[in-house]
Amino acid sequence: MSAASASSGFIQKTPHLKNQFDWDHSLQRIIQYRLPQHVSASISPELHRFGDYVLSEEILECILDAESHPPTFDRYDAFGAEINKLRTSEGWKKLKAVAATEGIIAIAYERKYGVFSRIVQFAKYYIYAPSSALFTCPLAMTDGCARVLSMHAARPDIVQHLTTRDPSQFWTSGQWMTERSGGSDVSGTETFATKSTESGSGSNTYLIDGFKWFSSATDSQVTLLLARENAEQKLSCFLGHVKDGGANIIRLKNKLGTKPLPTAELELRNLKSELIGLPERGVSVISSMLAITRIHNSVNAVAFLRRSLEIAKEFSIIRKVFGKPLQLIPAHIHTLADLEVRHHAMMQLTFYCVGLLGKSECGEISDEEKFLLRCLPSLVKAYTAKRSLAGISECMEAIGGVGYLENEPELNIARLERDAQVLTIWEGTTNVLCDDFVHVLKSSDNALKIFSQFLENALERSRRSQTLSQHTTLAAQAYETWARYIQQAELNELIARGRAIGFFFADIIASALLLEDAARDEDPRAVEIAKRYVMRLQGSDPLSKFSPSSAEQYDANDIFSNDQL
Ligand code: UCC
Ligand code: FAD
Repeated sequence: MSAASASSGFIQKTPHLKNQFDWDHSLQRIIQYRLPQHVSASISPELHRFGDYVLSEEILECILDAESHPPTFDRYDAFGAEINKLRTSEGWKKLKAVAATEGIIAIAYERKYGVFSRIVQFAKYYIYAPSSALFTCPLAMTDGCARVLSMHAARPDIVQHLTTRDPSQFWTSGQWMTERSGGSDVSGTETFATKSTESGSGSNTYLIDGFKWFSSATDSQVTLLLARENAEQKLSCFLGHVKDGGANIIRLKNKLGTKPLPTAELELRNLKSELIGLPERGVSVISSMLAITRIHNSVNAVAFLRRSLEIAKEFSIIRKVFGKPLQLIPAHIHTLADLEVRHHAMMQLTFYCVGLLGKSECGEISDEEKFLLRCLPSLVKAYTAKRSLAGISECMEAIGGVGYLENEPELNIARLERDAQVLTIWEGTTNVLCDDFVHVLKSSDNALKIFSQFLENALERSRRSQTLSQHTTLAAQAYETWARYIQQAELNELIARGRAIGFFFADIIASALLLEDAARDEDPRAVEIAKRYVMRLQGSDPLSKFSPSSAEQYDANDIFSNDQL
C-alpha cells in the first residue's frame, strides 16, 4: 500500500439518490391508503416523472444558485437616488416557475380528483419540497390566501393569479401577522387601517400604516395581514396589494437558514388593502390560512426528513466500516429503522389532515371531522416539526463528518437541517400550538368524545386483524388512561403540560392510523412499523409521568435563583 495523496488512495464512492416517488415506501403507503385505485393509477406515472425531475441537473443547479445568491436589498443607487431594489436569484425565480407549471398549487383548485385533489396536490408538493430551495414557503401562504379569498368569495381575479399554472401570470402571497410586540400573541398589533377617501375606491378599500417585524415572501404581489381600525378595536384581516407599493423594506433579516427566502422588516405606508370577512374577526378569518400553512409546514417537515433519510440509507449501502457496509451494522440500522418508523407515523398524521382539508373544501366533511380539522393541523405541525428536526440531525450524524459539511445540493443535509429548524418556530411555536390544542380539547365535553370515537373506529378495524389485535389493545388501553386523566384535570394543569398532552395525542392518533393502514392488507412491513410505533406508548401513563417526583414537574425555582425571580 502506498501513501495517499490528494488524488490517490481511498476515495469514498459518492452516494446517489433514486427516484423520489418509486423508492419512498411511506409515500407509496399513503397513496394506496388514501386514494382510490383509479386515482393512484392515474397519477403514479406523473409522480414517477416528477420523482426524477426534482433530482435533475436543472433543478439541483437552481438550488445551488438560490442558496449561494441570497436576496439583496439596495435602498439607494450609487448616485444616492432611492431605488428600494430587492433582488432574488435566478434559481429562486426558476423554482417559482416550476411550481406554477407543475401545478403545485393549481392541482388543489382545479379539483380534477374531487375530494382527493388535496392528497394528489400534497403528494406532489412533498416530492418538490426538499428540492424547492424553500420556495414552498411562499407557496404555502399563496395557497392559504387563495383559500381565504375563496371562502369569502373575494377577488376571484386574484385567486386566479394565485392558482394559475401560467408562470407569467402566477402571483404569490405573504402572511403578515408578527410585529415587534409579539408573534404568538398578536394582540399588541400596532398596524392601523383607515378607510380610503380616494374617489373611485370602494367602501371596502383601506390604507394601512404600521410595521411588520417578519415578512417572508417579501417578493409577493399580495398579502393577507392583520390590522385594526383604532386602538379600541380588535384585529381585522385585510388583503394588501403589495405590488402597488406602500410596503417598504427596512432591512432583510440575517438568518440561520432559509437563505434564498427574502425575509424582511416592512414599514407600511398607505398600503392599499381590502377588508376580508367581518371587521374585528381578523384572527378567526386568517385562521383558515393558518390551517393550510400549518399543513404545508408538516409536509415540508416530513419531506425534509425523507430526503435526509434517503441520503443516509444510500450512504449506508456503500460506506464500509470495520470491514462491513454500514447497512449490515445492527446499531446503525437500528437508528435508521427507528427513523423510518417515525417517518411513516408522521406521514399518516400529515396526510390525514390533508384528507380532512380536501373533504372540507368539497363539502363532504362531517361535524366530527370539522372539529378534527380545527385542532389537528396545529398539533401535527408542532409534532412533525419537532420530530423531523431531531430525525434530520440523526441522518446528518449517520453520514459522519461529511454529513456536517455543505455538500452537493442532492446530498446536503446541512441545508435541510437549517431549513427544518425554522419549521418549529414560524406558523406558531411548539408550545403555543399545544396550548391551542389543549384549549380546544377542554372547550366542550364533546371534544374528548370525538377523539374517543375517532380512535375507536380506527382501532375497531385493526382489532379484526389477528396479527395486530394485541397492539390494538395496548393502544386502546393507553388512550383510556390519558382520557380519564384529561377529563378530571383542570384546564390550567393541562395547559402547563400542553406539550406532553399534545404529543401523546399525536402518538396515539398516528398509532391508530398505522394500525388501520396495516390491517388493510397485512403487508409485513406495514405491520411491523405499526407494531413498533405502538410499543412507544408503553409506559406513557400520565399519572406516573406527572407524579410529584417525575421529571415532568418543573417550576421557575428550578432554573432561576431567588434574586432572578
Ligand atoms: O410565521 C408566519 C409565516 C412563515 C412562513 C410560512 C411558511 C409556511 C410553511 C412552509 C414551510 C416551508 S406567519 C405568522 C404565523 N403566526 C402564528 O401562527 C401565530 C401563533 N399564535 C397563535 O396561533 C395564537 O393562538 C393566536 C394568534 C391565534 C391567538 O390569538 P387570539 O387573539 O388570542 O385569538 P383566540 O381568542 O385564540 O382566537 C380568536 C378566534 C377564535 O374563534 P371565536 O372568536 O369564534 O371563538 C378561535 O377559535 O380565532 C379562532 N382560532 C382558530 N380557528 C384561533 N386559532 C385558530 C385555528 N388555528 N384554527 C381555527
Ligand atoms: P414570542 O411570541 O415572543 O415567543 C417567545 C417564546 O415564548 C417562544 O418559545 C414561545 O413558544 C413562548 N410562548 C409564547 N406564548 C406562549 C404560551 N402561551 N405558552 C407557552 N409558551 C409561549 N411572521 C409573519 O407574520 N409573517 C412571516 O412571513 C414570517 N416569516 C418568518 C420567517 C422567519 C425566518 C422567522 C424566523 C419567523 C417568521 N415569522 C413571520 C415570525 C414567526 O411567526 C414568529 O417568530 C413566531 O410566531 C413567534 O413569535 P415571536 O418571535 O414574537 O416569539
